[in-house]
Amino acid sequence: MMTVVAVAAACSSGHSGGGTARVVEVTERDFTIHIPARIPAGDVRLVVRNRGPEQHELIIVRASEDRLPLRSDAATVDEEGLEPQTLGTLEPGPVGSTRELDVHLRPGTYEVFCNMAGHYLGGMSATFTAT
Ligand SMILES: [Cu+2]
Repeated sequence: MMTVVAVAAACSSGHSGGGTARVVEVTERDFTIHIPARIPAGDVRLVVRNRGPEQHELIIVRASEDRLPLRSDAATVDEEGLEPQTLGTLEPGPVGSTRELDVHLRPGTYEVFCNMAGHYLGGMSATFTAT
């Protein structure tokens, strides 16, 4: 979480005059992720609330045509294999917490998911389109 804040601060000072990022509200709970289906392309700040009852991660990737690849444990997504298309990651956050993740969205389709064991398969993923 501290890393994300530091990156956000460095980013905003490094792009002075670029305007403020659009805030998009994301809600996580067992086992769903709510995110708007359409988000304007550009600089976006995802404000992620964890409504529990467990900790949840949030990983954002450019969507592929298929389901995301699973690790051999068959309980989690192969994050390493997705690195080339990964925009950002929030590590597991406590119940009730609100965290922020700044990303730059080019037009296209994206997928967000939680990679706690079993959560992705349990339904913790969602896709949206940046336009
Ligand atoms: Cu989760």
